[in-house]
Amino acid sequence: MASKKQAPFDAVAVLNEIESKFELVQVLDLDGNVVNEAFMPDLTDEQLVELMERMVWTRVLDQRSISLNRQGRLGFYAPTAGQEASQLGSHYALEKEDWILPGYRDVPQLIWQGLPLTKAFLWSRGHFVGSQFPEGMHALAPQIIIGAQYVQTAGVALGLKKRGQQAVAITYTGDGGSSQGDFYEGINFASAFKAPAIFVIQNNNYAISTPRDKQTAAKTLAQKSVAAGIPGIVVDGMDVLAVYEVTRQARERAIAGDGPTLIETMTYRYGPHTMAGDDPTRYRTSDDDAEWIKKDPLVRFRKFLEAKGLWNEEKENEVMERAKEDIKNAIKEADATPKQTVSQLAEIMYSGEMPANLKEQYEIYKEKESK
Ligand SMILES: Cc1ncc(C[n+]2csc(CCOP(=O)(O)OP(=O)(O)O)c2C)c(N)n1
Repeated sequence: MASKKQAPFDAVAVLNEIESKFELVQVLDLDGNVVNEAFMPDLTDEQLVELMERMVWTRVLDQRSISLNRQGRLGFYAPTAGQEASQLGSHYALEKEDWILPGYRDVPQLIWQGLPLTKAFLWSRGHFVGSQFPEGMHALAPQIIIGAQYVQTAGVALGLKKRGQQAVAITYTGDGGSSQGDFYEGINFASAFKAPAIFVIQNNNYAISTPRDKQTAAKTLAQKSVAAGIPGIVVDGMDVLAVYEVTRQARERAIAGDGPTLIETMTYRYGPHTMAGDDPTRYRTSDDDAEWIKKDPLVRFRKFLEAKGLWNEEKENEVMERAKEDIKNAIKEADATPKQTVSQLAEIMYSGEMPANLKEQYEIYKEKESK
């Protein structure tokens, strides 16, 4: 056989080129200075302060939820401290008519979308009243199945488009979720139909104990957008202004009919994965924690606001006290909510006829529970 030397294919060069394009977007540096004026969002002083208030309030909620869980007064809880900029910055870019499809860690976005805190606590306890959202609140209950919300978001977004509504559907998953089949199916379907969706990957470096580098060989998670034919962006998830602006622009594109965007927020959860026994010291070092705490979203934004004369210790204490009061009242109300019964569970599952075997059990419980 004649020996002919073939030209090497240059797909590696293409890959390297693509990967090099996904650079981290930032607005604030660690000292709260604006380092990217062109990207600075157009927010009023009142809005900037409101964003900080929400982050401070949510940090207190996280601390109190952890202790309530330890006292046995809450059920499922996935800590949020460290992820406030990623969660609340993206949420702040939304409008009331937009739909949120959260994961289990995204309860703060639901609260700021209008979910009463009492209901959030009841959801944590597994009480069905916690999943009955107020009329007109556009959100689904937090998804526990990793990645499933990505497929659902493609569907909700397509529905909004078909109805001609000026609204988007936003969803959140973690770095682990970006390895799921549902993740790829969701972004691909939404892309093909130019559905007004915003897909957020909150990359907090770990899927429980599995590190980010075991999820994929891809340099960034945002570059997964390329295969779906949609724009993707990596943003500093500890920088609330950068997350807000990236999400706002993604929303604008979606509303204009230009389809979905994939946003990767680089963030960190300070606490355990959930309160169900995870011990992060087994897979993270205190140096890792210290590195990320230096980037803390509240510290950074506080410095920015203080330099503008918009924030001080007194304001911060006020918000913290308000949060504690809100939490105290909400947990009291949750405690006063009648316990759910087995028969109620069956009733809310079926609006019509129940299957015969269930009906039989239902009658037994109904009888028992009426005493
Ligand atoms: C389909 C599915 N597989 C496995 C699990 C168990 N599980 C719960 S949380 C989790 C890790 C998810 O990590 P990541 O997506 O990075 O999100 P994070 O919790 O860090 O926000 C796993 C594997 C699940 N809930 N659903």
